[in-house]
Amino acid sequence: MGVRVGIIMGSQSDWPTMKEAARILNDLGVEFETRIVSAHRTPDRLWEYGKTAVARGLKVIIAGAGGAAHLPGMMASKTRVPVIGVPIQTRALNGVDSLYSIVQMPRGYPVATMAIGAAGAANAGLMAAQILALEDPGLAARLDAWREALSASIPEEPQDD
Ligand code: RP5
Repeated sequence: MGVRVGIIMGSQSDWPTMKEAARILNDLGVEFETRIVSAHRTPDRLWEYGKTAVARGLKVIIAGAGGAAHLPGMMASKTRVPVIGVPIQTRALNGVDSLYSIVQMPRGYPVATMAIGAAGAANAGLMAAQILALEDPGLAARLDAWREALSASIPEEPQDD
């Protein structure tokens, strides 16, 4: 089916977190690409990526950034491809800076903002897959199985370590 999801991030240092989104998409058999695209350090790259996203067939963009996390919002301003934002956990402010930078978009340019850190990145992968599954019965079935397996893995009673 070709690449349908773009996973972009502001820095190499975001990759350990954003890998969680990649892992989910791999598990579900969704093709994706990964790119470092920084709102501040490579603004021309951001512009080009957003400008060509629709024509290249991308259906969802997952964008992770930390601190003054402008990447998801700027990408949302440049393309109508839905953008899922992942606030990276930062050392200075624990990711609250990233969260606030991503979530408070002005009316008209939404970013679907996930939780801070690894759980948010994994959920971004799942959210992207769920969007694609609306038009892809095979992926829908794989997602249903994934969710069943997660439920089945939760014990009914707490265990001692
Ligand atoms: C942001 O600045 C990146 O998304 C990253 O989370 C943060 C720090 O980047 P590095 O200084 O580690 O490259 O643009």
